[in-house]
Amino acid sequence: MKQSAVGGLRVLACMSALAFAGCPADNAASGGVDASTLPDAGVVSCTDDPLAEMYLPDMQKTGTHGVLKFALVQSEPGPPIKGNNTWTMKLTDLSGAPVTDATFKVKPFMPYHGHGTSVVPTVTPKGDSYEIGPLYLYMRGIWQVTLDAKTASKSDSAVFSFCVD
Ligand SMILES: [Cu+2]
Repeated sequence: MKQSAVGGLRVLACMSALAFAGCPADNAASGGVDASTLPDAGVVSCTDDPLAEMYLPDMQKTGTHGVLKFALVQSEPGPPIKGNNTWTMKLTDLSGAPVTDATFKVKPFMPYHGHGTSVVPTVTPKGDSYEIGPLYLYMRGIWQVTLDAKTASKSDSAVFSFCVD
């Protein structure tokens, strides 16, 4: 009884933007709460945020080290939603040849909130692409997904940033 009253107050506090700093950093860590029941923490729509990239299937970018190209072939669902997402990625070298022997580190992060997620996505090679999931983007706002790819001879990384609304 007492417990639930406290929980209710906490949710109310988290819905106020001013109190946001006091909200739990990672709701996923504190008991696997369903994303649809989480408070939106006073987040205003981020669609016009300068960090928000427009999602398009097969969006491509060269890694920050300039040695590998990253293609987000598809996000399922697409554009990425609040909740679980699965990404299909293709990796090529600069000549366009598929790179199929990479290992990945994948890190979803909310830059304005300073937190990631406790759910570690699995990367599964599928022919000339990789399936990455679940990407558990559990809160509305800007998410930056950093992909660090490493092969025997090359390493590179790319960041895809989306407004999850
Ligand atoms: Cu957040």
